[in-house]
Amino acid sequence: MHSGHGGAGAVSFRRERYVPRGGPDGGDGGRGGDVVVKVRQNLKTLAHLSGKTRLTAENGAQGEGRKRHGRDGQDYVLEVPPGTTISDVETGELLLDTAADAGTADAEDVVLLRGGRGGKGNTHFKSSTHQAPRFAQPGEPGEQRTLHIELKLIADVGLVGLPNAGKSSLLQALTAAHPKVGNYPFTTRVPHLGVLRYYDQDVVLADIPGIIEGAAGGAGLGHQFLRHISRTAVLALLIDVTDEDPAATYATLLGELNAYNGELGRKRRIVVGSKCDLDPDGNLLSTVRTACATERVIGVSSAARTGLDELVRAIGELVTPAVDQEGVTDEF
Ligand SMILES: Nc1nc2c(ncn2[C@@H]2O[C@H](COP(=O)(O)OP(=O)(O)OP(=O)(O)O)[C@@H](O)[C@H]2O)c(=O)[nH]1
Ligand SMILES: [Mg+2]
Repeated sequence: MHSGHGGAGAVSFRRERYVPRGGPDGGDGGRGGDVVVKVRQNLKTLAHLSGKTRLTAENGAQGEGRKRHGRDGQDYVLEVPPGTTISDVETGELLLDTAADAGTADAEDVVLLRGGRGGKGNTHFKSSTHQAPRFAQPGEPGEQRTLHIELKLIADVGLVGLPNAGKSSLLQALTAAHPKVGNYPFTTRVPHLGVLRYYDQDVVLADIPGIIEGAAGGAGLGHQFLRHISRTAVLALLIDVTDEDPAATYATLLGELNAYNGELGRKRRIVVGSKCDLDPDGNLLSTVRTACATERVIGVSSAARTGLDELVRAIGELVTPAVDQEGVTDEF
């Protein structure tokens, strides 16, 4: 990463008819562009930077005759999502640490690397003893650094359900993520993240290990993974439609969330009836709806890929309630 070099000052003398020995008139060089970081709340990933290895601001232009200033170099604007840290690879110095939960306002811009100052033109070096200076100042070099840019990914949506409910399969069906899917409990041992697109927003989904009764108290894989969804905005509670007692499952899930932390129990949420391909008549899904009568329930099948569009829309609305959907409805 490189900020712009300052442009050199000019060595120039007035040359006009009837002014045989014009004084110096070399203008100053332009300022080199800065490298500026802008934190964008609507960015969720660093995908737009992938493959870009050299990020360079523009150099300042040289000064010119007739005291004309060189043009200033353009800044390079590095846009990053909240939760990004930037450090210097050589020194390890932490240059920027944007809060992951800084609210909704875009933070102040930060100048990461300053552009070099432009050199002074020869007009500045005229004195009583030096009427015709034949030198000017070179531009100041820009700064160069190799940076490590890292994002602490924070999920928007947490997938919560009993072991084997189909959470990882759903993440795979909705996003490009490839978590392991298995016909046994606790296939997932560490959280996985996937990103889906909703209008111009990236929505990050977190797939976590299954919850069992007592999870908040440390049962199963312990409650360490509940921590990973404590900062999500929305929860999707998965209930397998073939579950023999969906009411008990719903009570268990809510109970564990509340026991872990009251905030988890109060998050915006949606209930997902999973594996609907095993319920062609919809009777089982009706039972799930009855079991959690106060919730919005959406039936899906990751295997048959049904109900996924409706689920994406519901999740998107919960995550970004303010998105103006008029005029972009043809994206679906
Ligand atoms: N028929 C059918 N089976 C599914 C569907 N989704 C998942 N399964 C099956 O259910 C089993 C569990 O799926 P996973 O996606 O691993 O479930 P999980 O909730 O991530 O499980 P844990 O990580 O162990 O908590 C696997 O055998 C899947 O093939 C579906 O839509 N239809
Ligand atoms: Mg899983």
